Amino acid sequence: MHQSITTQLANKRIVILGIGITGLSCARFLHRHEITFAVNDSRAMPISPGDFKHQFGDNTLVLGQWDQALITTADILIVSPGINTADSEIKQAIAPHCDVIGDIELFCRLSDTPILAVTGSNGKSTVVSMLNYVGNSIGYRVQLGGNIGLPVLDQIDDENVDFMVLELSSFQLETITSMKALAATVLNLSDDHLDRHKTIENYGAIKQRIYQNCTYALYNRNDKATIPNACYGESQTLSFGRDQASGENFGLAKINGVHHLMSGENALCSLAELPLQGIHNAVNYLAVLALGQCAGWDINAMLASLKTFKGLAHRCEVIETSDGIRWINDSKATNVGATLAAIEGLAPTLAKGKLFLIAGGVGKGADFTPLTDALRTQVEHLITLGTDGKAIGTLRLSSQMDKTTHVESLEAAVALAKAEANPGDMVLLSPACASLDMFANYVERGVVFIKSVFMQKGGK
Ligand code: UMA
Ligand code: ADP
Repeated sequence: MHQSITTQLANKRIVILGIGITGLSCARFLHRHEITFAVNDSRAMPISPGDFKHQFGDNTLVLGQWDQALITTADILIVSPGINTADSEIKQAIAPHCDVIGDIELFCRLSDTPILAVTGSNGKSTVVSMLNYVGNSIGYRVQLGGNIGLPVLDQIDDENVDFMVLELSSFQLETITSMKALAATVLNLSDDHLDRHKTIENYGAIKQRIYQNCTYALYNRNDKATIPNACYGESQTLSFGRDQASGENFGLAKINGVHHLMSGENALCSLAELPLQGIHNAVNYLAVLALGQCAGWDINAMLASLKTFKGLAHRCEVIETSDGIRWINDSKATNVGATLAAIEGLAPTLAKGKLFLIAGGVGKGADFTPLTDALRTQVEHLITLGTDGKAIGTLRLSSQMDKTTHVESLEAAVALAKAEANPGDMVLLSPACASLDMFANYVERGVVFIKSVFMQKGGK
């Protein structure tokens, strides 16, 4: 650690907001280092007071409301990503001298392990998981942390780490000022979390913060919003994209009619040799190679390792059935960009079959209209559900587009698709929405989908 924890944190009044995954990791970290803190969570019972006392002794816990008097005393406020400090109750209480940070910022202040940092509206978990897999399999000690569900402060005390791979959400980037990543990338940008960030411009500016003081800034040259802003001009840049690459950059090219990953003019490997399908995953592979190259990892060793990486569950995941229908669980498609990538990536793989799309849930303020063309030209039957399902359905309003049905449950959506689909057709759950109106999270939604598919006659 480049600065001792006690120098930075001793004698400060520290308040943690939120006692979910992040808040608990902050509390564990501080308690481990015998630093006093208080926790405030506005929900009634995110943790039982008895359990908190058992884990954290006499440190203060306030539940059920924002405690403005407590927040006002804070020299350091460690805010969980899901909590918006722009909310007036919190904002009013923060003292002018207070240092408002998140767990990632604290990690960056205390650790000097080289960081490979990834953000973007889609593909973060896939890219960081591949990077972590590849790095470890070629002999480096790599740790994975951040938005993927592995809080960084749980890992900070492990000194035997060569590289830290961080998945960063816009919520986490909002409170980062000290990060100096070895390599950082914004994979792409499309509407998401606009209920909190209000405009796509604001959301994009927050994503750009990943580039501050990085050594290598890697961007997606097909998505202008990912190009580092002029204010991050000190970094060396490298790009990746779905088109032909020039110079040292990464891209795709057809050689004898077959798509290949390319480094400049050099063919690296054909897409057919890699397990994850769809052009969006080809771009994800390129991002991994670019990040790894910046870390000094050998390209050929990375390619060999990528060939054995299996995709993550709930991301365009094929459900093996015996009914001849291709059932695809893309429950993690919680925004428009992901659903568009799924339709555009998978529809061309249908020979004569038809595409049934199940979509809807909580739209988080997004504009669904970028889906219009794909819904009208690629989807045979659109089955909608959830709070914003009908808003997606209206994009199909036209005399030819009568096959749009709103249903009340995911089970009903699967039953309808099963009744209409024939062998060779594809049924894709790719909701373009969060799941929280009907499920605990996207995992539960995906599991319910898979179970419903198997409940239908003909499943394995
Ligand atoms: N809370 C309040 N008041 C509120 C809102 C929340 O008191 O108004 C409290 C809750 O009662 C709870 C705690 O805050 O006790 C939850 O904090 P949190 O929402 O920040 O969630 P964590 O459990 O700490 O998980 C967070 C990320 N969650 C969010 O950003 C919403 C997790 O990403 C992340 O894996 C974890 O930190 C570790 O870094 C989840 C996510 O949905 C998976 N991320 C979004 C996404 O990927 O799109 C950004
Ligand atoms: P994130 O962590 O950013 O949410 P995931 O890797 O979990 O990303 O994938 C989320 C959704 O986005 C899935 O539906 C997946 O198929 C899709 N996806 C993955 N990579 C990309 C990409 N590069 N562009 C668009 N969509 C993508």
